[in-house]
Amino acid sequence: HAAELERTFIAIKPDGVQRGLISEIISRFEKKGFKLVAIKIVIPSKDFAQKHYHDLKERPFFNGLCDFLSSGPVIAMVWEGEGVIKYGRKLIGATDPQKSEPGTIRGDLAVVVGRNIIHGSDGPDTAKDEINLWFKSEELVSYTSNAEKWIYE
Ligand code: DGT
Ligand code: DGI
Repeated sequence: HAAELERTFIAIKPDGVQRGLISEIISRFEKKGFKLVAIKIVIPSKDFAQKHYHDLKERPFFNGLCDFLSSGPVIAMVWEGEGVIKYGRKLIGATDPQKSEPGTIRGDLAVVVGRNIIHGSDGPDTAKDEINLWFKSEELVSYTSNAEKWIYE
């Protein structure tokens, strides 16, 4: 199947980790049929958080956002599958949990924008940049899942 190569970067932020939502969040991506190809737990430095959020450096909340991302453990992941970048954003829901639909991760599990528990790349270019920022190429694992023949036609 030709469905293997699209990849996205997904992170469970410190609030999601502290609230015990790691398995709940992973489970939603896993049950959908996406494939986990990299995962680690890490406390990012402030400098690293600023690199991750460099697009937002002019925003008034940038400093607080970077302090928050570096305040505790983050689960960094790469997920693979057909349409995973766009559909991953759909699973996550709108940035502001007050606007995310029920059924989405933020809609079901978060209340305010500054504690919205998860990050997902918003397009092919950011996916590539973020995967390269958070992972070395040897940390990405290519493998065939036996479920693939039941998930893809
Ligand atoms: P999205 O989908 O989360 O990228 O949001 P957009 O595209 O609807 O809005 P955008 O890219 O203009 O803004 C990104 C986020 O920044 C948005 O979710 C809310 C926040 N934001 C935008 N303008 C302001 C502002 O003037 N003040 C504050 N505190 N936040 C803002
Ligand atoms: O890609 P998203 O996380 O959905 O959204 P984004 O890239 O526009 O913003 C990145 C993060 O910045 C977002 O997950 C939470 C935070 N943020 C966005 N808008 C606001 C905000 N934080 C605060 N405190 N206030 C905001 O208005």
